[in-house]
Amino acid sequence: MKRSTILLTGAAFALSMAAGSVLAAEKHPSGSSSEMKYEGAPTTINPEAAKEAMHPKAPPMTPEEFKLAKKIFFQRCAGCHGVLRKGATGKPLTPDITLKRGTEYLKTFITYGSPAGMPNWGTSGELSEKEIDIMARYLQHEPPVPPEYGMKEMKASWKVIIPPEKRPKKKMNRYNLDNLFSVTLRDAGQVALIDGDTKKIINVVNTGYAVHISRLSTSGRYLYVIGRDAKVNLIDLWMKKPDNVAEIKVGLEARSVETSKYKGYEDKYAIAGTYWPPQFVVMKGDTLEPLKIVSTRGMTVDTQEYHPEPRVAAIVASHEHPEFIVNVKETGKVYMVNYSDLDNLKVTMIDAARFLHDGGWDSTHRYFLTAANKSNKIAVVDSKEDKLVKLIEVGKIPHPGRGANFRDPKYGPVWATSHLGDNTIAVIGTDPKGHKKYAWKVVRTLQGQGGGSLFIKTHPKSRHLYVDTPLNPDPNQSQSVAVFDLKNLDKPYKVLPIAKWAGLKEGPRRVVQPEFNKKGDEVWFSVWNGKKQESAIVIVDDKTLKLKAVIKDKRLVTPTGKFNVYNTMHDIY
Ligand code: DHE
Repeated sequence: MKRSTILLTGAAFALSMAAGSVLAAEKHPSGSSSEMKYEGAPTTINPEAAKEAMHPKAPPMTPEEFKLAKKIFFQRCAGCHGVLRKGATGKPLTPDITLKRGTEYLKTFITYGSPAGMPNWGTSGELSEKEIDIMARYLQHEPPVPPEYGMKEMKASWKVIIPPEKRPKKKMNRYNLDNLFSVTLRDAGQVALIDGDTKKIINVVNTGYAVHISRLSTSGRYLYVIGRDAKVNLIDLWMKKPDNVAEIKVGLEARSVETSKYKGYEDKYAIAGTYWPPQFVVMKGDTLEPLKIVSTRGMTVDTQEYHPEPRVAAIVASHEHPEFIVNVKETGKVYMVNYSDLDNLKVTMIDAARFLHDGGWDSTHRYFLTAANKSNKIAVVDSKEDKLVKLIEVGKIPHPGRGANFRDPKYGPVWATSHLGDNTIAVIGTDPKGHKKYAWKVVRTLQGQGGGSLFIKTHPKSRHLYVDTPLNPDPNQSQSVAVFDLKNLDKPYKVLPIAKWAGLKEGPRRVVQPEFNKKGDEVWFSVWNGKKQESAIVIVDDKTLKLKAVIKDKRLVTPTGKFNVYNTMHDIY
């Protein structure tokens, strides 16, 4: 079994996917640089819109040079260093720091990268000498500030395509909606709604650019989809042919959307969090009318200094209180946002650790386990008591997606995460009542195929744990998944050659995000190829681990996330 900790970067990864070209990792062989680049995909903020401020002590630049630098920074650097360069997974690059370093130092740094993770933009050929000189000077000026985006802008973008009173009063189609899948077609700016029973595409719905996730309302009627460009689409699954009924743009860049799940508030509210501006908005669940915007700017959890750009990462809906649980990445805080009285909003701020990213529930839906990815920790939040239970040390850059819940033969109920930065899978005890000794501890560490894992999945009916490795530079790993036997975790994992089963001829063919059907007897994988290349969805029989079906269709452009209606509605994973 081969281990690897080399990863790709978001920007280079997205670019190489788009071009369907060589693997970005080959251009950036410096191991630890990869995870930073993974987070460095281009921002959707228009650089032209960002206000410029020249620093009197910084080296001169022509307006053309400044414009070019701004564009390069927003496309390649902002994902890691932050739009305002205050630092995220990448180092802070504000003039108080960069002016002291000077142009020559910065040029060397940009050209050759660093062992700490900065990509070698020069020697990889991605930036020319001239561009590097421009960037080195640019970084000594004040960071251009993108515009704010408040109620006025949201309202201007808000469209109710079919008002609630004109929508069906009952389900008007014969689809088994519980087993429908919403599949992200990343580079097409669409989602495909696929009937899980027949494996046929029901509709391809236009959404925002590079959809990130889909979430379901409590009743399962409404599907919420958010694009990287912060556009939220509301799809009514009761229509004869499910389609958009409302849309809104909630900011300039975003990743997360969720809907109220507490008793009495089913389908009532939706929430979307943005990367820029750093804020979240609570909306009416059936129209997306924006009701309340809350900024996340504030002090960091550890050094307690002001951060101007704490991005909103994962959001989940509490089952214990009328609350949304909002991960604020750069400050490392979890906000418990009580939506029972939006005019007198109560927010409990829980100190966790920087940089909060993704996460999911334990099997009882009381404890939220979430990755503080660059701190190499999982934070456990008790949604009943609204308190931090524990920060647990795990491997390098945990990336659970929503994680995987199962019953460990020895340690009882557990939740697991894989990692972006190493090959391990951390298995954490989650049962403080029945298995107190093991609760909130890493009870096992499984050895997976390699680093570069993004998602891990199982189902209450399954005896298997699936771990993807789409960002591993070795195609043997990025094109396959590892499967562990939950009844015998000491047994070596099996490898399923998912991309090979897809029968695609060329391209990166990254196998990403396992997702179960409602019954829990099939698991679906995206085989994610370049925009101009053929992609596929491969369905595996969970019992036999044999290939069950392959979905290919020219409309399936760059499929990534897949969200089964029933499992997403009920937080089953
Ligand atoms: Fe994601 C979930 C952010 C890169 C596919 N991604 C999430 C969540 C966040 C996030 C905050 C949790 C949302 C929630 O639960 O409310 N993702 C980011 C990034 O900031 C990052 C690192 C870089 C970027 O620029 O976007 C990033 N993500 C990726 C990818 O490269 C992926 C593979 C393809 C893509 O669309 O760009 C990708 N992210 C996904 C998917 C989920 C997700 C499929 C939902 C998984 C789930 O099972 O819930």
